[in-house]
Order: sequence, then C-alpha cells, then structure tokens
Amino acid sequence: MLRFLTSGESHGKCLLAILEGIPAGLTIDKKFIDQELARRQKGFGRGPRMKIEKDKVEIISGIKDGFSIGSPIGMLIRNKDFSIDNLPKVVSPRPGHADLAGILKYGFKDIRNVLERASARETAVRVAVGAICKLFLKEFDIFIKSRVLMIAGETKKTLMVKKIKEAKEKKDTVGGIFEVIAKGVPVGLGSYVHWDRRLDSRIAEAVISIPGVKAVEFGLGFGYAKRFGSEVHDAIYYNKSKGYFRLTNNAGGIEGGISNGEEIIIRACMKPISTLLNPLDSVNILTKKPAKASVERSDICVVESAGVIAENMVAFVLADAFLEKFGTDNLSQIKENYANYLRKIK
Ligand code: EPS
Repeated sequence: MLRFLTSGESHGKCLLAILEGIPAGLTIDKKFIDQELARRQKGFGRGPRMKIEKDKVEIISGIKDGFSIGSPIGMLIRNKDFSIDNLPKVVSPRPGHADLAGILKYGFKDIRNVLERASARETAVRVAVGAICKLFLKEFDIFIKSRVLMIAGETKKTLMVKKIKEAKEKKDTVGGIFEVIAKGVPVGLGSYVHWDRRLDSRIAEAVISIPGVKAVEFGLGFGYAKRFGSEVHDAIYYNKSKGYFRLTNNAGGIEGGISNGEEIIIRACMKPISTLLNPLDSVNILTKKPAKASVERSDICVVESAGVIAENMVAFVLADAFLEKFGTDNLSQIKENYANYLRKIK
C-alpha cells in the first residue's frame, strides 16, 4: 500500500525521497518533520558533521494547502557539506563497513564510491518519510517512541555517557541497544497467512536495514530461550469495558505475525561505528600491501539516533499495514472503516 524510494550520497547535493500511497486529506505539519530530523541529529557521541548539517525538509510535491492530495509526496533535504567531487580517494577498506565487499561487488577502485551511499546520512530522508507516517498514525492515536537501553555493556545513563567519553578519549567507538515501543496499535495488523505479510518480519527488516544494526528482537526475544512455555506466554482475559486483554506482554505485541492489541516492543543492537580513529589492519586495494584502514571524520556513538530512525522505520511499516487493513483513498473514509472495526471486535 505504501512504498518509498530514496536517493542521495552523504556529501552529494541533497537527499531525496518519494513516498507513495499516503491517502488524501492528511494534514502535513512540516514543523513536526523538521523536529524529527533534529531528534535524529542529536545524541551524545555524534561527530563534527552534525555541527555542519541543520536538516530541514523541503516538500516538493504531493501536498496542497497543507494537506496530502493522494499523489506521491516528494521530499528533499539539502546537504550543507556537499563536497563529494573534491573529496580524496579512499583505498584502505574499513573493517565492519561496506567498503571492501562494495568495491569488489561494483568493480570500483575508489572506496568513496561505496561509502558515500553506504553512509547513514541517507537515514535523514528516511526519517522524513517516517515522520509523515507518524502523522498518519497519530490520526488513529498510534504513537511510537524509543529509548537507549545499553551502551557498551552499561545500562545506567551516567555510565553510558562515561563509556562514550572513554571511547572518545581512546579514539574508539561504542554501540549499544535501543528499544522502540508502539502504543495504540489495534489488533489485526499483518497476517499469519504468508511469510512476507507477517508484521514482525516486516518490522525486523525495516529495523535491521538501518546501517550498523546487527540484531532485532520482539518482547522477551532471546529471553524465550531460557524459560518454560507456561512461564512466557501471555494468558488471555476478557471484561466488558476492556474487551480482551493480557496481564503480561512477553510477545511484544505480535502473535502469529499479527498485532494483538498490546504495545509493540522492539529492541535492536547496534554495533560500534566501524570508522576508527585508531584504525585496524587492512589492505591497500591498489597495491594489495598491508595498510591501516582509512580514517574518515565520523561519530563515536549513534545508538540514540538509530532509535529515532527505527521509530520512523517502524512508523512506515505500521502505516503500511494499517492501510492494508483499513485503507482507501481518503482519510475520513479510513477513519470510518477503523471505527466500525473497533466496534466489531469488542
Ligand atoms: C557516516 C559518517 C559521518 C557521519 C554520517 C555517517 O559523516 P561524515 O563523514 O560526513 O562526517 O556523520 O552521518 C551523517 C552524516 C548523518 O546525517 O547521520 C558514515 O560513514 O556512515
């Protein structure tokens, strides 16, 4: 129902996205999109590039008089640092980055051709897409938030900050775990009938597509491996005012690939940034001689930003699944469909 494409290199002129499938009649609050872009840029451990960029969206199509008109929504974010044509060649691949596999796959002699697009800079425009999806979901009281749970093994905020400072001093980087929670998601998004319609598989794909994310879990996740079935499955209750409800949510809001009406809880692990100021061993791709990996300006830790990006990727998946279930061409009709459904399932 919903789809989008992005284009743009990290130090090219701009990032672009086209989002297709948003129904007519949605109020598009540009200020909200810009706030989401600003949230993505923040976070303790971000590098010098974030002092240069002040991401703002330019909406170039699909909106008239402040409303979506059902046509594809085109968006643009300009890069302030658009030095792509003057940047030096890169010849020593960074372990952990797309560099080596990328040049071998595409037949390049300059790693810059890979890193410019592999860069997480592209996620800025994904957040703009997700922000529009959040505006759509908000119409149905569905909200998505994120928080950082762990940095380099630490779970207390002050210790997390300490680890990032320590990494900076040591010219190193750190990763961690973030959590995304979606509230207000109704029963019935996604489906068990086919593998690619399962809501959890679609969310997992969206989250793991964020550069640096190496693992995704729902609810109890890997914790399921430690307990008996009777201890982990969420018993079902019913009363007239609430309808069906649970006292626990180990499933993380999804059973059999379908949302079950509880909060959707997703956690993801992000590896430490792979550009290291104290570079690891590598090989010069031109001479094939040992060399240290190339050193690029980079960040120390981007776990908080990754959480914001994940919120917006989850918003895209949920808006897509919501439109599959209740979608038509305009928002007011979708609201009627939704209200009827909520009445019926009680
Ligand atoms: C990135 C390298 C850095 C990051 C960048 C991702 O960029 P630069 O090389 O220009 O300093 O700041 O992230 C962003 C630009 C962003 O908007 O998040 C990389 O190699 O992935």
